[in-house]
Amino acid sequence: MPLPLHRLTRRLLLPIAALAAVLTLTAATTTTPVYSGYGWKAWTSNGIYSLSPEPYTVVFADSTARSKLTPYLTGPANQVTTGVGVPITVTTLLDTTPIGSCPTKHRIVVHYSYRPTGVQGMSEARACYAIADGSAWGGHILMDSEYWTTSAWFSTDPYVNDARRKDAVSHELGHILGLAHPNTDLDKDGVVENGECVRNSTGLRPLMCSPNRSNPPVADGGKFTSEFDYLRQP
Ligand SMILES: [Ca+2]
Ligand SMILES: [Zn+2]
Repeated sequence: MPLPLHRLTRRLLLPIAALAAVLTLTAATTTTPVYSGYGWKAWTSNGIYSLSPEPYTVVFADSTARSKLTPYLTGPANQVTTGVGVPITVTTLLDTTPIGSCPTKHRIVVHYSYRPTGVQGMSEARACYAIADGSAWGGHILMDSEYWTTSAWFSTDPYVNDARRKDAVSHELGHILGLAHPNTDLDKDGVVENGECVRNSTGLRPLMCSPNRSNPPVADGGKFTSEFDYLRQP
């Protein structure tokens, strides 16, 4: 069977219209704020300048999302909790906030849905931000169910296939936590290309590299690259 094409990215979505006006006011209050660096970039184009130091909770849109996706979220949630010091707790709660609305503060609602953007293989992060300080508010993660329902979606090797699913889920979580794609024009040809991202000393690209970071070792599947993928607190 031929492998299906896949494309994995977040689609830029306009935040709730009422939230759009104030975002430029927030950045100037701290001393020399830095919103991007080697291999990382805050999602300032979507109004997010920092991670809040307060805890976040992961909840689910329905019981299918909960059973399918909980195993993919606990690892990266724990990694941010210990690596950044901001608690991210994966709960068993269900939350029916519509995808067009921001959930309760610091909630991340995870959905398991077929082609949420209408495009084959594309998942989506709908991130909200706090007007007061430009910190990540939470939002919705819409994982394309095709990664699970179509066999060998990413790879015929089941271990590689699952590692890529883990990367896909963590990537969207990274968006909700305020990270943008850090792709950069390394070869100076004037174009920022897919996969054009710096590497750390062991050759790993940022997990936030778009559309993905290619094929890291299976053991690194779903793990944020700590040099790159942690958004700083204010
Ligand atoms: Ca280039
Ligand atoms: Zn992305």
